[in-house]
Amino acid sequence: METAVCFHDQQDTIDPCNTFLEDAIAGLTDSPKWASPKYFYDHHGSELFDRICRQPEYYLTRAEEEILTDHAEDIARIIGPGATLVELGSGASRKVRTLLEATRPDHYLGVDISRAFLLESTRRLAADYPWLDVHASCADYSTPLRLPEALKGAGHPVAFFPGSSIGNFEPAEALQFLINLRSMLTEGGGLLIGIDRMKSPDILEAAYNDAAGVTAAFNRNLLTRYANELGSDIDPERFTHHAFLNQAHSRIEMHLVSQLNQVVMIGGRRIPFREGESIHTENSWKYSDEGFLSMAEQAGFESRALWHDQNRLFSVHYLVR
Ligand code: AVJ
Repeated sequence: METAVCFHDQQDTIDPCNTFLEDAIAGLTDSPKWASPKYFYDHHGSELFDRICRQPEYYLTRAEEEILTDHAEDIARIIGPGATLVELGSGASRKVRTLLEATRPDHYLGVDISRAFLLESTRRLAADYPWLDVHASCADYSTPLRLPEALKGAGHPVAFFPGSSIGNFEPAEALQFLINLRSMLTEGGGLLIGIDRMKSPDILEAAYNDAAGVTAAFNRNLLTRYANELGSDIDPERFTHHAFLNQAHSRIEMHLVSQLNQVVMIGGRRIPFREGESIHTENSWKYSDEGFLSMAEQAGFESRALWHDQNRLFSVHYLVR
């Protein structure tokens, strides 16, 4: 079946390849070394992330889905009919289905950094929900977003930012992100956002060290991209996945640890590694309900609702502008 997805390519907000190389070099020549987690998500990386979400240790996805299912009617009532639902980092667009079915917005806009993945998943949505006007926008949501012209003046905009993805930002960046997002929302607009809560180190660390090794493969895929797309001779097999809770900062950190002394070439530069030296590839900040709410209020949002799963592992907030 031919399905219509209105595609908006926000080229100007996408990182062109030279930025990928520049960012890679900036991180690898810094001390300590780092990389930006947004580069995890090429097509293969998006697939690996989708698999992480189905690992038994990765409770985040199931807890959030439980909330969205158990409170679907409540959520639908609070959002109201005829909304324009904007999903940030839509990935496989799986979670949004419960929300779409319960809320019945008029328009849907999926925003994701992985173009091919975005197209596949929004086409599936358009095919499954013929009553829904489906749009897709390939963009990096860490830069300010704008609504495509076609959706301005449509139903009240409701942003959906699931998965606790805001946890990738430093708290100061998260605050700025919320401020920018709020300015995209017009009167009557809202934000439905998933936040992973602080909890016991055992549960948290297991979620980022699944026994099947999918998170390790996801982490190493960044180096595979350096090799394939940036012409680096880096060998992902010479790095080990390391994820742990940094209690002082309320965040999970992911690293790739060099197994030996080695020199890697990238963009004509020599990057030396000591054995045991790591590239810090991701932070995943965790929040208490109060901690997140005070940040949201600082950004100008007002809290309308807060839901938890039965085990209180995860929270979903509804905020209005
Ligand atoms: C997509 C940022 C929410 O931090 O839990 C999963 C990414 N990294 N396993 C998270 C991730 C390792 C995920 N977010």
